Amino acid sequence: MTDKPILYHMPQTRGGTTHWMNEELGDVCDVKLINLRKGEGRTPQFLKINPMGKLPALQHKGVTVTEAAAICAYLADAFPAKELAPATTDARRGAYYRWMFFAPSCIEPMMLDRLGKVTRENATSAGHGDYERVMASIDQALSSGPWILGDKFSAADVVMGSTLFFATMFGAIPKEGRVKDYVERVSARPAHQAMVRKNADQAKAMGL
Ligand SMILES: N[C@@H](CCC(=O)N[C@@H](CS)C(=O)NCC(=O)O)C(=O)O
Repeated sequence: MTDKPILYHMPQTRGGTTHWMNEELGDVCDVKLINLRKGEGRTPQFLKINPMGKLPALQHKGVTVTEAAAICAYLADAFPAKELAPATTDARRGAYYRWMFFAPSCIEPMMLDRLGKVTRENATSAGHGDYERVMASIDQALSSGPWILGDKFSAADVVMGSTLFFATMFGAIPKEGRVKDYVERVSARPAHQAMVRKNADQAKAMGL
């Protein structure tokens, strides 16, 4: 029995976020490929791991973690030597949580609204508000730079960076100003580039 986390992943999915996190940590996970196109996310075995039938998912020491941001936060704490999460006693922990949660709970639903041309009557009750509010918040998050916590790169950058990378790639938000600089900065990281290379090889091997 190994203590290595198992990361269930497929290239060209949100698994890329956690795969990048794994590379930032020095490739600490066993990456297990699941081919969603072949229905491998809907098998009884996989549905026991994640009843959502979705990737990514992680298993470690008998615990299952799903949700890309939660997996990144979990791995940062599980491998503290890499210092990708501020200590719980560090004042920056607040900002770390804030932007780590903001990406999936505000940027992503806003992005899906934009791409699906969904208009909401009431931005007050929609947890993610609206495009203008989310963009103003992103601008604030990126204002201190170069990273979300200032000088210190963290798992919050993996989550925010990945979300903004996809949001700009799909055209949900414009690639300009601070967003453009930030997306270029995260894409230049060796771990991000290693993830892109490995994902391309995995995609080829899976016939995607
Ligand atoms: N809230 C999840 C979303 C995961 C998700 O939607 N993954 C997609 C791939 S990008 C998936 O596995 N889809 C397969 C399905 O829904 O059957 C997260 O942030 O990790």
